[in-house]
Amino acid sequence: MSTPTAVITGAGSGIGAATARRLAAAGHRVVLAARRTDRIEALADELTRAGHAAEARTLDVTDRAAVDAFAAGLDRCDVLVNNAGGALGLEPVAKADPADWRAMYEVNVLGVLHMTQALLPALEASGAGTVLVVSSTAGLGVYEGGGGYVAAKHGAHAVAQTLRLEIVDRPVRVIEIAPGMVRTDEFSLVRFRGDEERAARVYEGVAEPLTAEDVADSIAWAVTRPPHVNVDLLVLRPRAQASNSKVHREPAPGARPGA
Ligand code: 8X3
Repeated sequence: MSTPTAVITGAGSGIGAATARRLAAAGHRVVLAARRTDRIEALADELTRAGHAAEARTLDVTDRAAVDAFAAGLDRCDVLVNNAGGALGLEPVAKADPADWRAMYEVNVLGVLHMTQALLPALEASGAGTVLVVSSTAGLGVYEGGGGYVAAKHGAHAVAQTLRLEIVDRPVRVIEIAPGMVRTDEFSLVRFRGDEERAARVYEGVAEPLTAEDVADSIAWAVTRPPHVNVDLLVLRPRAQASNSKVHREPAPGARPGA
């Protein structure tokens, strides 16, 4: 058996990069797809130096022609991790910018659609393919200010759940991993357009937000189950987050009586 190939989108940072490291360690050849060539080339180098098989391919998942060319250049694909995505803004529905909503729909929903459509033939040809969608708890519930991201992630959730029904007779399983609060270098920074203070406030007082590695660990676990085992949907949150809007925050040390 030759080495299985895993394609990971959004592999330049955060959950995507952590997933690439995990899947490489689990014996996959990893194909790192992302817009930022320098990031994925550095990660491919790191993995190659560690003795793994890794390649970097610059890709914008919202560009259908580029996705088709990417797929045409792949000799095989056993696992597709649809991880590219993100949030823009936290404005209420009444004030949100439709351009932000469009951009979120493009990457979180159409990105998944493009990659899945383009790679499904190869995944099927593998005889035991896996499509994995990294959605979000924002795809399962709502919260104030979340509107556009929530709508987009509900879309990603719908794609995963619908696809599983449609291809049940084919040798490809569909896994959805829905993380809640994950502290990565970029998610909140991108959402708040580079405002570091506002980004840091998202995690303020939360004892242990999930890390990219926590999510990658679950992704790798789901992917490495035997092919007949389908982890339909796995919801992951830090213990301090009971729901999208119920988060336990410890007061800052200076704010504690007697501290
Ligand atoms: C990220 C989770 O709570 O920011 O997908 O929507 S949240």
